[in-house]
Amino acid sequence: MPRPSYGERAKNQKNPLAQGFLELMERKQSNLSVAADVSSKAELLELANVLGPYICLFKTHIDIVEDFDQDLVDQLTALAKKHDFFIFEDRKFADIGNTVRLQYEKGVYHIADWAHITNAHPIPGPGIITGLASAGVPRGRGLLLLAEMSSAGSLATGTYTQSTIDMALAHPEFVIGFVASRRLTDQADFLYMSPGIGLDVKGDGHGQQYRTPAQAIEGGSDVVIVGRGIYGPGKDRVAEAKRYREASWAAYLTSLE
Ligand code: UP6
Repeated sequence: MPRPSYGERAKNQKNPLAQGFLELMERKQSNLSVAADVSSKAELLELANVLGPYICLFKTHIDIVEDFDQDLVDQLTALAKKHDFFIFEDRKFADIGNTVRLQYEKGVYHIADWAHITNAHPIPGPGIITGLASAGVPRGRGLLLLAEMSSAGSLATGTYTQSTIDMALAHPEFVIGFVASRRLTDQADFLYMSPGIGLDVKGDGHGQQYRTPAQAIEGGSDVVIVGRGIYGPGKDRVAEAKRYREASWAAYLTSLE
């Protein structure tokens, strides 16, 4: 059965952040996210500026940047506006609600002030959602739950994944979707974002497992997340970003037929 387009889904979305993101994907004709796993401010900003035109979402691990400062956040925010992408801080929160609220809002990074989207492991139970929501909802942010992981031997399977769906369904004001390898439920229109994507290799020697963009989109994924496949050693990152964007968008167009 053909799937509705991102634009059609945007019209029926009740969560404003998810709605804005689906509109952005449609407008920009991109369902590609780059996982910017680099450790300097200059490299991070360079990736955002050079790859910005091709992506819908810039995924950060802000705690690997060695020279983080507020100017990095200001410049990244300006690049997000200039190139029309959202920012996803891949923080993978995993503590009790009160602690994650503090980690999200305070400390060095003040993630809630600049990341449109962040994510959390469901392992502590629903309190992790309400804790994060207390800082995120007033700022218009969105949360993804890690329902599955791309790494070999992941424990996020079966009833764990099913319970994650139930937690998400109970918090539509904040949970916009999942990090997962595939579509998990038709009970609500969630966004599905899939890491572990590569066109050339199958793994990284540390448990990562790669599938192609087409495999992810065919399984019902919405956003394809690519890191080293774009900027790994010897890669032409702009050429690779174009290649992954084209492969991911073509797979999406096929899913509409
Ligand atoms: N990531 C995964 N798998 C998951 C969840 N998150 O790989 O299940 C994240 C990693 C990394 C990116 O933290 O930032 O996605 C994948 O990068 P890669 O394409 O270079 O392997």
